[in-house]
Amino acid sequence: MAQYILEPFKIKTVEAIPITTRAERAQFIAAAGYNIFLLPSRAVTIDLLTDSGTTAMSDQQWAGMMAGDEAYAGSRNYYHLQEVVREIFGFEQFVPTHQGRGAEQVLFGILAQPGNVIPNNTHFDTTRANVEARGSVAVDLVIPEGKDPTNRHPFKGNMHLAALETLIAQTGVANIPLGMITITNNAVGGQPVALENIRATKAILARHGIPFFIDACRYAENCYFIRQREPGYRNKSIQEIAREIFSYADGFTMSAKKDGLVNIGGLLAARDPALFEQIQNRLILTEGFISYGGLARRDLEALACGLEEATDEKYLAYRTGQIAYLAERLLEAGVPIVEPPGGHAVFLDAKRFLPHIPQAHFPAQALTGALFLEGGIRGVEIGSVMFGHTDASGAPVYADLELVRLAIPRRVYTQAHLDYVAEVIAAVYRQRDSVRGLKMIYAQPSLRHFTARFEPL
Ligand code: P71
Repeated sequence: MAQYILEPFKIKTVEAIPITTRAERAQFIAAAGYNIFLLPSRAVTIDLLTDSGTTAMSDQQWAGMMAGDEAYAGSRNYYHLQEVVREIFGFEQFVPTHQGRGAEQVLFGILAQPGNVIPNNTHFDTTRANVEARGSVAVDLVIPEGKDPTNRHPFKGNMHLAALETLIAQTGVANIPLGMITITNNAVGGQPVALENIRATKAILARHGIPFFIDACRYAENCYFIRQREPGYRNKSIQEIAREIFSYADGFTMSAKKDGLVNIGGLLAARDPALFEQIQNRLILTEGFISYGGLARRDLEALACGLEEATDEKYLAYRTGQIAYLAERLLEAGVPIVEPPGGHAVFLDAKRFLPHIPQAHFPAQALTGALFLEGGIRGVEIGSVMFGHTDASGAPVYADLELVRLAIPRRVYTQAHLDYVAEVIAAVYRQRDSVRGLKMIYAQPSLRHFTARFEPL
């Protein structure tokens, strides 16, 4: 049984959460076409749709918001953020962006050309979309263990180094403008990447003269896993580990809505002065001036504080401990999940949870509906609704895995809330035979998961 780690904060402001009846929830989910993206948040009791931008800010961050210096250029909040970025990441040159995909759009807008190939351990979907929007090809090279929901490898997010070498040999250096690593690897379950693997990836790319960028959204959670699991790092601080990771990077993108502990914001950094000049020019065109990048200056202050708070070891012990605790409660109840749990979410394995529902009837989507109906919990389908499609002959193609992601917002829910989540899921698991599959009755050609509608079978 995981030892529960005390929440390292107390509550100063509260926000009421909706407590609904089963009859109300049945109406809400039917009206949403059995798609949780179409539910109003006033219908949701525990919202585990995403950990992105859903953080509770600290009193220090809110105080910082009041100290916003809303100057267009050279705001003091920008200089504070600059100090913190230098201290944590060791980067002198950076710009703020409105969120992660703003940084991606600026970076790939400069570096990615039609026909280029960009390797990553696993591209997150907005990263892939921004690469593909430039006519480049996004290639995922995670180690095979990363794709196996029962393999307990400690660093399931790692880059497959031999596959990277092969890709470079086959594609040619001239067609690879940069290589990336996403920490933690969100698309395979928030799984960490080892420092040894980051170092080796850098060495391979450097040998070929290819710039190395990090997608840094959940870098602090990744640092904590390195400290816990990688030989030689037990006595290093989170900041020391972060400095080593980023010492290998030629640049990074970051959605600050995760380990920046803010509700909106992003970062883009690069060491090469010529590239950084292009970044600044493009930022001004699409995001905003270099000292605010599409954010209010008070947002920069909240981010400067949030970045510092996220490197606090007690916070990270609680954060990763909360995910491990929920995973353990579910395993005790016999519920099939992806193991080991990652840094920001627990993933239910719907193929094993609902073996009587074939992929054609969207078991993971059906499970999101069942969790909502039973207890007002909103998780998100990561399966054939999100990744499935029809091939050239019109035949359906299904995703490898049918998962439901329960992403835990930072500092928002307590142990009692997680106990409630575990109880609701265990109750659904006991009655799993009564959960029915779904028929898709409306879908858009791309990104269909946001707007698709279903009917129960
Ligand atoms: C997540 C998100 C947010 C999200 C995005 C799209 C649909 C639903 C939810 C965003 C990431 C991410 C990584 C590794 C870049 C972004 C984009 N994740 N890289 O997991 O996880 O950042 O949202 O700030 O633009 O729920 P952005």
